[in-house]
Amino acid sequence: MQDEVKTTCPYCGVGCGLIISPTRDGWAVGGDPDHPANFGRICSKGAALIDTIMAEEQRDIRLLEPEVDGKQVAWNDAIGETAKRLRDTIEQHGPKSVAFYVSGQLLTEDYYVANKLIKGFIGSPHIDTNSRLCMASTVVGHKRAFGADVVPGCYEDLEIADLVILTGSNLAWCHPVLNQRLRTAKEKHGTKIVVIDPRRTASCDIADLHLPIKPGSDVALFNGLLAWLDQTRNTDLRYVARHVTGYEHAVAEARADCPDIETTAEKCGLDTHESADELGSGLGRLETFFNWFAAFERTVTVFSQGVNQSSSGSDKVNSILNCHLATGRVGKPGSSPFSVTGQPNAMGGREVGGLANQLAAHMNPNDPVDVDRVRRFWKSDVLKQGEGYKAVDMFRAIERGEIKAVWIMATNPAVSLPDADRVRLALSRCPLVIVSDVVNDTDTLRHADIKLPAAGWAEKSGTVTNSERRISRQRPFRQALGNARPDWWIMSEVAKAMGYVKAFKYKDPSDIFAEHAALSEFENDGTRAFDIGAWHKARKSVYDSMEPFQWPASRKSQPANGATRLYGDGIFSTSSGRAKMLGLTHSCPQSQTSREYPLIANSGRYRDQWHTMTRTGTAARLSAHRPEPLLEIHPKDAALYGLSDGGIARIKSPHGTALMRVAITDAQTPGQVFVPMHWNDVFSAAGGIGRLQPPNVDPHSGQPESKHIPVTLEPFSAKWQGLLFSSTPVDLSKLPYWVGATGPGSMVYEIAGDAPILFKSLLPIAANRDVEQIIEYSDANKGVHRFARLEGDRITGALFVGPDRPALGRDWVSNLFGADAIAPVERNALLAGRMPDAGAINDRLICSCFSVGLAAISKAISEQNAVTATDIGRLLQAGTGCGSCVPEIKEILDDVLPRAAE
Ligand SMILES: Nc1nc2c(c(=O)[nH]1)N[C@H]1C(S)=C(S)[C@@H](COP(=O)(O)OP(=O)(O)OC[C@H]3O[C@@H](n4cnc5c(=O)[nH]c(N)nc54)[C@H](O)[C@@H]3O)O[C@H]1N2
Ligand SMILES: Nc1nc2c(c(=O)[nH]1)N[C@H]1C(S)=C(S)[C@@H](COP(=O)(O)OP(=O)(O)OC[C@H]3O[C@@H](n4cnc5c(=O)[nH]c(N)nc54)[C@H](O)[C@@H]3O)O[C@H]1N2
Ligand code: SF4
Ligand SMILES: [Mo]
Repeated sequence: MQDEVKTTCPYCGVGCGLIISPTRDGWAVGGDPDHPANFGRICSKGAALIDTIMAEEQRDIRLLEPEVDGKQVAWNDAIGETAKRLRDTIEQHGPKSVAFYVSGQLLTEDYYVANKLIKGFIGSPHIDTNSRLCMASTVVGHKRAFGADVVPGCYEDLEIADLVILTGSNLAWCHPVLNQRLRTAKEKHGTKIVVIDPRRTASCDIADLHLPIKPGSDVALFNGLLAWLDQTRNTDLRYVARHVTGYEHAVAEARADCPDIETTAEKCGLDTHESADELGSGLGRLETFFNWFAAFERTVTVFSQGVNQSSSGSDKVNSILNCHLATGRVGKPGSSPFSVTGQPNAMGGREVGGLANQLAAHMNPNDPVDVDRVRRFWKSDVLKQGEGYKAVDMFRAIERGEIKAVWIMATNPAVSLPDADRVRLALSRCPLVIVSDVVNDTDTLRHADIKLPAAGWAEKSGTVTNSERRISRQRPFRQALGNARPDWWIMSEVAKAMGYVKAFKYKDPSDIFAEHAALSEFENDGTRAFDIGAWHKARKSVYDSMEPFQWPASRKSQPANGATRLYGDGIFSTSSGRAKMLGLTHSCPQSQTSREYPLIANSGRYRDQWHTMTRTGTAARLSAHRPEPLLEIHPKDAALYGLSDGGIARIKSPHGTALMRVAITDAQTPGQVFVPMHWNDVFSAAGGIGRLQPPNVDPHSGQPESKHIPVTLEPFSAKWQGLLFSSTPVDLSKLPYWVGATGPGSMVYEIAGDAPILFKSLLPIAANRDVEQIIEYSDANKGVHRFARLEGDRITGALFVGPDRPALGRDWVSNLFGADAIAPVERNALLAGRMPDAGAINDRLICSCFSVGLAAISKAISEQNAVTATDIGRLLQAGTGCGSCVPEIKEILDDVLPRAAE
């Protein structure tokens, strides 16, 4: 049997170290106790990794062979054809007619090759990445304040801090292992936690204070804080005098914007907030927040997409950095601003220079000296000075025919970019669309002329950099499925076929990493913070045994122990060595509500789904948490728009429409709804939110305003609703509403329609018609129909339809599909539309680590006297794995306990 493999999780930017151990029928995954990001912890997504890679083996979901114009071809032909079409495009229309759109999910080695090929050899500046939608505002903020794109702090700071502020970050769901570390620290020494978020999120569970600010008002909040800190003499003027420029100006602007707490509260919408907890009114809360910020030297401000994805995203970032600089709290133990990265290699992409306004290794495409240096290093004669198009503009250039060939890798822009229908239009007009992906069906792949099968996480070798600048190895443990190949290999082969033979002669990712390290130290006199020169000669064996390390790791330092924190000495990367505070003014979001579109849709993430679901959507235990996209809405708004809980809503913007299930909750503030970013055309009829989003961007960073989409709502009047179970995927494109999810034994589809149809026709065709038998029950008067399709004794399809949503346990029915034969009692139960054990009806998975559902938790509360989440953990293990379901367990306790006491 294979040995254990140490690797890194392919999901979020926490970058957890994992140990993969072979088992008799596959692998087991666990946290690596020695990895400094997680010390053995993992979350629900990490824990389900083996489910997703096994699904790739068992189901037809992987892209296994290259395809050109819809026909499978051998790699040789695919590479030859890709190279030829790219070369033809360049010959006819010039190098700038070619663009790459890449991703923070590529490994550093892939990313390096992409950047080198397009900028240094094709000679086009047009490479951008999905990090434009993610980290671009932070990059601008860091550069403006520190002189370089550097995250000064590290994870340990969250544990040392006395005050942790989470702003625009739902850490509990999006960086669950950091949330676990924070939770444990709080339990040990009572860390104060503040959540700044327009809605009440799962992260509020361990918060002492929640500030539900008006969406987009962060600059006002931090301006108010800065003005108040200055006025109350709570800034560190000695630090400022030595290490900061722009203090007076920044404070003057902040004071002009938000002179006092009252004005700040008003601008942040906190003055009118109806809060009913012990912390009192919005104003009182704001005062508490200001006082805490002043009182706790060791303060970490964690920020993420609620800050970045805004038309004032860059200014939001600098307004936070201003407050940290004014108090001298940068890069010190337990004291730092902290941008947590989203994708596993969001940081690595910034290091290689994958953004249109970066060059390579933290060099500037507008600086002739930098350009000349990279040109000489790459021995390139076509590298040009200047920036390329940022993502939104790149797709506009494709739409108008200026860019004629685009190579999309490891991202799904037809879903994730704003104004997604226009992105699709651009792709459909583009003469050459090349897509490298691991799966065989995505909304973007549907537009591809050339499809290139990329090796997936379990199969790839390389490095990633996490939020705390820590570089870790991703190591393969399975042969690539089919003919899939690593992205660096695909690009290098195409490059060679285009004639750039010498520059892309890599035998192994270690060659690429060594070159990347050599470039990072090339003529680097210490002015470029990113220096991993210690690795400039790393051969394969050294590379293979790499232990996680933080950069910088220059040749002078030891390879294994880069810098834990940066800028703690107050010396920054600017030419003067001083950091800069900026004068900022709050501005309203660019995407304005109107009479026609009066509500703000805020879009974000679910705990158990990853982006466009291509991988997490294949695991039953991840799909169980939220099998459908929900429109979360305050009861007042639901009443206003005639929506009922569990009904379906049509969400409309000037750009497009979506249909989602309504979930009424007071976690939302009236006037705002929350929707997930995950669903798309592969998993639903109309569950995508990208179609509705206006293409408004931050003027400095070009980052889209994904958290602020003006919409209106109306009920979708379903004449009938249903649940369809099938052992194979079903084409439901004729239905106005369907959402597909992976169940434990089958696909499970929620369906609904506004016109009668022949229900039986929805059942998929049997694989073996000779042994097919359909059993059915119909009550036409009531509009109730139930069908089960059997092949022999096995069930392969089932459909339940009624005027309302059929109330029966999805998991129960789906599990029947795994059995060799269904029992008569189950057959009867199917026709009755009721599970044999009525108690388990409508069960909902709460804890995905230990597969514990709502029913079991409710039972433990009512029958076993569980009164706390710890009791539930003791009795059922629920909540004791990754811990991210603890907030929900508490909600269930709140809900069930009073009833249990009756
Ligand atoms: N489960 C899961 N985890 C993930 C991902 C995933 O797809 N699924 N993706 C990863 C990636 S790439 C990223 S970038 C991160 C994102 O991680 P996060 O940024 O934490 O996640 P989001 O849900 O996008 O948004 C965070 C919060 O911003 C709030 N917000 C909206 N508008 C404002 C505002 O104006 N001000 C403030 N202060 N807050 C606001 C939203 O209500 C939301 O709760 O997650 C990473 N981790
Ligand atoms: N409305 C709204 N839109 C958003 C956001 C939001 O909060 N709201 N968030 C934005 C953010 S922060 C992000 S990061 C983006 C994410 O958006 P995307 O990057 O578009 O989403 P993913 O589903 O992660 O797409 C990754 C694709 O790469 C494939 N893939 C996985 N591994 C590999 C590999 O090794 N090689 C190759 N070639 N392919 C691979 C996957 O199958 C998948 O198709 O969405 C952005 N869009
Ligand atoms: S927190 Fe979860 S998703 Fe993020 S890296 Fe760790 S295991 Fe993976
Ligand atoms: Mo992201």
